[in-house]
Amino acid sequence: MRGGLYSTEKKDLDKALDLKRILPYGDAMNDGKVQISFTLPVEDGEKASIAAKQLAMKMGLEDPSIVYHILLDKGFTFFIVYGSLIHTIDYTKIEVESVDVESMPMEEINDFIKQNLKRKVVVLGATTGTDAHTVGIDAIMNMKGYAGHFGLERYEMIEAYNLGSQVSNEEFVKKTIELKADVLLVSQTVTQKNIHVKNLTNLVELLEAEGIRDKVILICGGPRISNELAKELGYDAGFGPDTYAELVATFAIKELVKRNKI
Ligand code: B12
Repeated sequence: MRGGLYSTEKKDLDKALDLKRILPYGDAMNDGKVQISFTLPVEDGEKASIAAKQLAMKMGLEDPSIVYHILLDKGFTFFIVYGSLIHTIDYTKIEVESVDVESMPMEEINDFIKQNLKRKVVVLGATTGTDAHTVGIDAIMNMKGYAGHFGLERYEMIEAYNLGSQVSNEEFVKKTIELKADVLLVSQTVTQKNIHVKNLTNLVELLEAEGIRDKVILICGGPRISNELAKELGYDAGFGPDTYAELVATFAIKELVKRNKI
């Protein structure tokens, strides 16, 4: 297999020429060792293993070896493949698209709202669509909070409503109007078949149809949500793993001020 897709000599030359580039570490620096797993819709056997190796090579693995394979069900075989990745990344060229705001502590957020708004900020949150995961939205909103960070329900100057999970977009929009919400928080965990993209897009369309998209700060979050994706879908911001309530509240109130809402 060695040299088949991309010769070792060429890889070494690239490395020598460009020291800024990185690739995975296995047991020696820049050896590119990775382990991947996937299922093929075929019976287990020699032919299936060859197919798995060929696929791994097409993915950029040099010297792929099948370290494990098992028939999952009739006509479906699971593979774990080990090999050396030939692709590299220039680490110096990476720009982080995360939300550009410095988190304020809870007390400062309350003071900021008191001074600038002189009324409570209404925050409505939910996990929308068919998604049943509540832990993420609870981490941001629940009184007791998450990892030592109190949730928005604890904030004196925030009126927080957490509708839970499996809330339809229609119901969410109805509540937004009823409560005159300033900030909407949408959580999405399930991303199979891009269901989160369809669901998040649908919510924006419904808000636009009601003429209230510009009247709210629209924020989404979840383990596979990035600020970049959120913006692409028409949201004001998106937050991923390890987000705490303070950061979300800081972003929201600063955004409200920017828009002269407070
Ligand atoms: C607990 C759990 C469940 C519980 C949920 C209980 C509950 N009440 O929430 C139960 C058992 C019910 C469950 C069910 C399912 N689950 Co589940 N589940 C998990 C698990 C183990 C942990 C998720 C979690 O709670 N994380 C902890 C929280 C704190 O982290 P978080 O959500 O990332 O939240 C943080 C940030 O993302 C962010 N954030 C999150 N939301 C928001 C929102 C806003 C506005 C903001 C600002 C920030 C923010 O802030 C949070 C704090 O930092 C994960 C696997 C894993 N280890 O992650 C699978 C997982 C999420 N589940 C998965 C799946 C597939 C399902 C099911 C579809 C399985 C099935 N076939 O039935 C069903 C869901 C059915 C449905 N209709 O949705 C997959 C999702 C795959 C995918 N990407 O689509 C995972 C990844 C498991 C896996 N590896 O396959 N699940």
